[in-house]
Amino acid sequence: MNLKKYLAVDIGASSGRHILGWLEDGKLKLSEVYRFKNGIQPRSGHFCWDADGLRENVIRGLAKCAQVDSVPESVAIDTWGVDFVLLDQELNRIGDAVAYRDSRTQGIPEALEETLSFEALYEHTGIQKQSFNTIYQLLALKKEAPEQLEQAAHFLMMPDYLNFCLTGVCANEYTQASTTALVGAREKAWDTALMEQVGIPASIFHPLRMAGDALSGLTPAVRAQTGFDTTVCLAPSHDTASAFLAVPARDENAVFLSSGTWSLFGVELTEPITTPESRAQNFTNEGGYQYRYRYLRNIMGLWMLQSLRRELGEEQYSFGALTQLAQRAANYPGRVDVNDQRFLAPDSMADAVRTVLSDNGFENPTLEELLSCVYHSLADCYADSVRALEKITGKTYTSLNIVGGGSQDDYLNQLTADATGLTVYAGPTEGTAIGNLAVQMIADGALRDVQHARDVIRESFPIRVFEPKRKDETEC
Ligand code: LFR
Repeated sequence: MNLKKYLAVDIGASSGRHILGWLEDGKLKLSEVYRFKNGIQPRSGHFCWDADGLRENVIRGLAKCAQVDSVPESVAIDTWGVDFVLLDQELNRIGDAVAYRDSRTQGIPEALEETLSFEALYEHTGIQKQSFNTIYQLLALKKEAPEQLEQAAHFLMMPDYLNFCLTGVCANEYTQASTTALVGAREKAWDTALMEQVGIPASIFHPLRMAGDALSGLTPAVRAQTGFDTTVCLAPSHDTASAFLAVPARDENAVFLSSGTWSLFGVELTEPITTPESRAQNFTNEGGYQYRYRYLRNIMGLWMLQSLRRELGEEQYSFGALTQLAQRAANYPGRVDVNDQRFLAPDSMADAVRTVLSDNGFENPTLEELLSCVYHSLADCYADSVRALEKITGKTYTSLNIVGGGSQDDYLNQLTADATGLTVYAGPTEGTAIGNLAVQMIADGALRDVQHARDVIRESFPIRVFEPKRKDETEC
C-alpha cells in the first residue's frame, strides 16, 4: 500500500521532534523519525536559542525520512511563540535569537505604558500582558542595539526563520504573528499604526499568510543534504495553535488545556473578547487556524516541575518519582500563585517556591510538601481559570480536554478533575504534532476540514477519562 506521509517538525523549549503522520484505515498513525535537544544558552550577555543548531537539526531530521523510506508529501514546522530573528537585505541573520526567558524586557512594559496604555494595546491586539511579548522584545532591542533594527530588512518568527532556511522564502505566518501583540485582533493583519506609534519599522514585516498555504520546495542546498525535495507548508506555526486543533472535543462545552512546559488553558471562539474584565483576568486572544481565536490564559505549567526535577537531578528523579513524593504530602495546605513572575526564570525553582510559600505564611516545607504545593497550586489555577472563563463567556463548561505531554500525568489529571469539578479527557500526547499534520492533510485534501480531523483524532488515540471525586472522597 502506498500511503501518503506528511511530516510535522514540532520544536518545544526542551526538545524538537520530527513526526511522520499518515492515514491508514481511517485512523491517523504517527511515527517519530528524529528527536533532538533544545534549550536556552547564555551568549553575549543574553539567554539565546541556538538558531544554527535548530536549522541543522531540522535538516538532519528531514534527511532521516529518506533513510526510513518515507519521503513526505509536505513538511511543516511549529515552535513556541513570541521569539524572532531579523535578516538584513542580503538575507543574513542579524544578532542572536534571544529567548523569551531572557531578562532584556525588564522595565520595558512600564516604559511603553508612558506613551501607550496597556488598555489601548489590549483593546487593539487582544493579547494578554506578558513581559516577554515580541512587542516588548523589539523595544528592548531598539534600546540596547538600535543599529540591529536599522539594518533589518526582514522580521521572522522562529518557525518563519526555519521555513526560510529550508526554502529561501521570507514569510510571516498568522498564528505565530498574533503572539507578537502587533497584530490587530479583529483586522487579523499587522497593525502598522501601532508599529508607527511605538517606533518599530513596519517595512520589515511581511503580509500575513495562513496555515495550510504551500510556501515552496526545498532550496538546492537543502536538497543536497536531504536527498529529496518536498513542499514546505505553513503549519499553525505557533505550537499552541496546532495543539488546540488536535483537541478531540465532543461538544461546545469543553475547555481545552494544552499541557507542556506551559499550560495553555481556554476555549476556541469565533470573535475576540477584549473587554476590561477580560483584560483584568489576563485572558489572551491568540490567532488560530482559519481565524478560530484561542481565548486562553498562559499558566506557568510543567516548567515548575521540570525545573525542580533538573535541580534535584534528572537521572535520580523521574517525573513519576516526583509525583510519588508529592502524594506523600497530599494534605499539605501551602499554595502559591503559579503565575508569580518569580517562577519565570529563577536561579533555583525550589528556592523561588520556598520564598513565595514563606510570603504566604508557610515556612520550611519538606521536598514532599514543596512538590505537593506545586501540583495543587496548578490544579487550583486551572479551577480559578474555569470560573473566570464561565463568568466572561457566560457559558457553563462540563468537560476539560487535556492534550500534550502533560496529559500523561495522571496524578495531575485527577487533581485537575477534582479542583475544577469537570470530567477530564486526557490525550492525545502528541497534540501539537497532530494539529500540525492535520492542517497539512486538510491542505492536501486527505481530510475535509477541522471537524473531520478532530473526529479522526478521537478515533485514533487512546483518551483516558478522569471523573471529579466528591470533596469528602478527596479529603482522606
Ligand atoms: C507554549 C508557548 C506559549 C507561549 C510560550 C512562549 O509552548 O508557545 O503559547 O506563550 O510558549 O512562547
